[in-house]
This record gives sequence, C-alpha cells and structure tokens, in this order.
Amino acid sequence: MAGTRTLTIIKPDAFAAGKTGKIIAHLEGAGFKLRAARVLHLTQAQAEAFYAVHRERPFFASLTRFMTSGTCMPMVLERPDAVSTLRSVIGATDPAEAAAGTVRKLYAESKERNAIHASDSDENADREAAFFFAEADRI
Ligand code: FUP
Repeated sequence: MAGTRTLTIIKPDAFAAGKTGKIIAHLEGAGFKLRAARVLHLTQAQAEAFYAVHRERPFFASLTRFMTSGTCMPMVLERPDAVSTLRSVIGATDPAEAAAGTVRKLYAESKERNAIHASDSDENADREAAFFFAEADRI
C-alpha cells in the first residue's frame, strides 16, 4: 500500500516572494495535514547532500546555488497516497509544462526556480524526512 507521508520543501524563490502561506493553504486544500515543519537556510554541504542523486547532472551546481540562496521550508505532509497525490498537486518540474492549477503553474518562476520540492517515492519520502527531522518529530 502506498504510504501516507511525504516530504515537501517550499524553495527559496517562493519563500522570498511571500508565497508560503498561499502554498500551505493550497496543500491543505488538497487534503494534506502538516506533521512537521522547519524554516531554515541550507548550507552548501546540506544542499549537495540532499540532491546527491543529481550530482552528475549539468544543473547540479546551479541547483545547489539556488537552494542555498535563501530561506526554505521543509515539511512532512500526511494524507492517503501522499507521494503520488503531492506530485500531481505540484505539477511538472518546468512550470511552462505544469498543468493549470498546480502549485508550480501558479507560483514557480522557471524549471530551476520552481517553488516546491516533493519526494518521488515512499522510500525517498522516508529518507528526505529523516534528513530534516528527528525521529521524534516524524511520528
Ligand atoms: P522534480 O522531481 O520535479 O523536482 O524534478 P527532478 O528531481 O528531475 O529535479 C530536481 C530539481 O532539479 C528540480 F526541482 C529543478 C532542478 N532541475 C533543473 O534545474 N534543471 C533541469 O533540467 C532539471 C531539474
């Protein structure tokens, strides 16, 4: 059965633009409950560790520079079928390709400055939640 938790990050572009409240309201409107949240500024080492899977990709340096450029907000979200539901709620990586009404279509600036992250599997949701939150904050 698909899991009930996923990890999201409101990225520095959306946080700096004051879109945090609107995005959280959008996620709650899609049935997600907030289970954990932090407000933080990633270090270069943290951003590189979080996106380690993309280390060999041409956009890695630019992506980690962007993710360390300002405050972001990781959150653990809960609802049935959390991972696939959140992926459809946020939309395609590139807002130009994202469906109408998705978070990225509404709030993202570009494929890189795309407002929000969402885990892409239950395994990665567990790993990414553990990256930002202590076990006691995830239960
Ligand atoms: P997504 O799962 O939609 O967040 O997208 P990916 O895991 O493929 O990529 C992770 C992040 O890398 C994206 F959110 C934005 C960035 N990225 C780029 O900047 N350029 C690309 O061509 C692809 C991804």
